[in-house]
Amino acid sequence: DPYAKDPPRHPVLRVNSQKPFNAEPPTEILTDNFITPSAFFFKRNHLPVPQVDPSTYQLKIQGLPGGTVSLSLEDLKSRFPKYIVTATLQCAGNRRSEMNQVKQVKGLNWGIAAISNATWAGPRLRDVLLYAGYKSGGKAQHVHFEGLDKDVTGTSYGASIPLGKALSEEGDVILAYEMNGEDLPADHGFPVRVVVPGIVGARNVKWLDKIVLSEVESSSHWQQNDYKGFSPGTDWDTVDFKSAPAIQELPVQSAITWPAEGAVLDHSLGEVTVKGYAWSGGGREIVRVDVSLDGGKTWQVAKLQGREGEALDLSPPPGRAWAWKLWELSAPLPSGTQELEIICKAVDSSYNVQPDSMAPIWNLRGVLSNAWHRVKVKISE
Ligand code: MTE
Ligand code: MO
Repeated sequence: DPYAKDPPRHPVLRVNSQKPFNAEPPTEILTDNFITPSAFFFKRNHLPVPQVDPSTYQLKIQGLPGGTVSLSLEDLKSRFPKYIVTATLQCAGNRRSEMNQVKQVKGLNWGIAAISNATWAGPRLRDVLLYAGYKSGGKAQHVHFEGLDKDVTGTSYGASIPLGKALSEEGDVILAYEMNGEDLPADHGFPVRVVVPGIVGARNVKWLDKIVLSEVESSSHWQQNDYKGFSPGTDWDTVDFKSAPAIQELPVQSAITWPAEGAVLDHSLGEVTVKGYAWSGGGREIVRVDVSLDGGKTWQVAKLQGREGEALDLSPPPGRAWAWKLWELSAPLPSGTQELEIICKAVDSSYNVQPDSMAPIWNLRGVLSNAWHRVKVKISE
């Protein structure tokens, strides 16, 4: 069993698949903390978790004029300034189950919690590339990442990002050896993963083995034949994966974490508090979340929260909003009704909005699922 050495996991996680291990935290606890505790952070593995000895670990950097450069974990920790970045990771398949309700898609049936937020620490990829001999003016346009996790044929997980994102001082791409102030947990890429803020989870390669600069994108299955969006009219007989770009920045997203679908609210309380998260890709900041208690007829603006105790005017520099915002709305319970349809929708700093329903954005892989989130609850007498 190639999965026999997988690490232990928290029993509260909702498991989507045991081997490989894929799980999300229960919705009700997802937004209890601005920083998701590592044990509750969603886990998305395509392959068995590799066993890596930190004392012999070597990160290889290839495709530079001077040839391959290898760095030990100690090199990464001692030779470069350590940056701390708070960034939300979201799987491209987050909220796939709602797309599944429109029409069957292929993929893990994620709920709304294939998204989490952590602090990550390590050297900037930019600094490591410059140290390894990167010079501008070359032909490279992409940076490939290869993991140490391998399938039965020996093929490892891989992905790539545009070189410009990796080199940008404002891109905040780091080679993280810490998550939430501790060594990276085994499930999240120990000893080193790349964190590419604002970019789809799939490019944040764990158990990083190799970095390669290249004129072309990664040839990995997960870059070429997966993690792409298509028209609702495209099916498995007609799909041409070459016709669509690989997902990088994700669209604006939000969801309701409280109350849960089917919850019964006590009428005598007179009030309901709705909670959730909102996030957008590419460093676009969430500027507003609208909440409706009546299926979209009327709307109220939710209160946005940054990091605990942090005033929102201390928000990140423009274009570098890597972390989600939690939000909350308390409102009187509407009278004369026994059922509420609660809806949320977010707006980002480019005024991008979420579509109102899933059918027009349905796609065969069930990715980019970001329609208004709707939760139906009952009100007790
Ligand atoms: N990196 C490796 N090496 N192997 C993987 O299976 N899965 C990717 C990405 N990096 C993956 C990987 C996907 S699809 C996602 S969504 C994120 O890791 C999930 O990161 P997490 O498990 O830390 O939440
Ligand atoms: Mo993912």
